[in-house]
Amino acid sequence: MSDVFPVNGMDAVVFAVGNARQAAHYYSTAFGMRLVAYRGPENGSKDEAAYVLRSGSATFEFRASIRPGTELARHVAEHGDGVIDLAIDVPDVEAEYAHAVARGAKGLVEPYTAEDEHGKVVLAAVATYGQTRHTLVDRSNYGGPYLPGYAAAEPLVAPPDVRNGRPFQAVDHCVGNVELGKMDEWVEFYRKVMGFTNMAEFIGDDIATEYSALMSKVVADGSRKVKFPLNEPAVSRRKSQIDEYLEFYGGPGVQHIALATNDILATVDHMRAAGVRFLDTPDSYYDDPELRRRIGRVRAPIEELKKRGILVDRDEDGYLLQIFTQPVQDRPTVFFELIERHGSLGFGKGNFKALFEAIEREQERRGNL
Ligand code: TYF
Ligand code: FE
Repeated sequence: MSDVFPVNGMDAVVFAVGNARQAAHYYSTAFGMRLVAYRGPENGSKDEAAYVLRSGSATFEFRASIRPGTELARHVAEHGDGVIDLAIDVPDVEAEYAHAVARGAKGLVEPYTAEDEHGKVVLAAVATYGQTRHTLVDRSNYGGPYLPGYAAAEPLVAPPDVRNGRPFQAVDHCVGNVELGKMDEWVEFYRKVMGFTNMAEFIGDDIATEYSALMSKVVADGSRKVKFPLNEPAVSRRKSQIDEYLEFYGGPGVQHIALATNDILATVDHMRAAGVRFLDTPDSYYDDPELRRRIGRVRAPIEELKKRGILVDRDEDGYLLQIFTQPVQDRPTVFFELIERHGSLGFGKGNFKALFEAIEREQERRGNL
């Protein structure tokens, strides 16, 4: 299957926002990203302003309508700030789009070539859950800052004081929330359309009923460069965190983006100092002798992790460090994860209980539990 739908990795995560200029500022200062490209009325974009920011290979684009009545304005009015596109870098847009549509994907944009003095980019788009899409991008013949129509832009602020001035290196995974009973349909969608397979890690109804109030499966391409966990609410005593998302987002959509960092301590320190709020982890998590035994030795003293609320998980392949932000907009919808992997290919299964309890404490504070 990987032969018919090869992927090179994530291309960009595209956000629809109410005010892209301010979003660009937040992701520059708080997330330490670098502004690289811009499109707006000054260079021929009559209806929209868009800012493209980078950290390592992670590219985020923030798009805002500058007029009433556009599709983008309606999207933001309905859903609030959120992710509209998980763009995937692929080697053969035309063939892969044709394959996806033949296998049942809804085509949104037929393959086309965009061109300027920097070269050519081939693009097409298919629909996924909710109002979200996957643009397929082949930029192998392009040397410009982002896409034709975008002008190079200078960073808004000085680089953060972290290794290489780069607080994270890549998008690790992108998680979608879908409606009750739909998770397996979307797993099947990614299998059929893109040839993605189920990774071992999942949250079944055994864990779901005990504490998580959600079920989750992970699909990934054969090379595991693109990983998409999918959550659905589980029927439980209390309102699932996934139901809260679906209610406030107004349907299925992207729940969290995990960012791979090689120095999670420095990244968290930078982001916290800049005002980003993280979920808190109770001291009891670190003082649990069972956990201490299970995680063994990691690259930083447990005290340093405890100070910052960073979680640890270990499996047969190695370990990972991870932490989750609070939602980054007024609605309890999109949030981020920072993840530092040391061999582990998992998603922090051992932390699900502590994590979901922390999420539920926040849900309760919002009056949505
Ligand atoms: O991506 C994951 O699977 C982990 C765990 O609502 C997770 O980050 C799963 C569901 C959720 C929050 C985190
Ligand atoms: Fe995650």
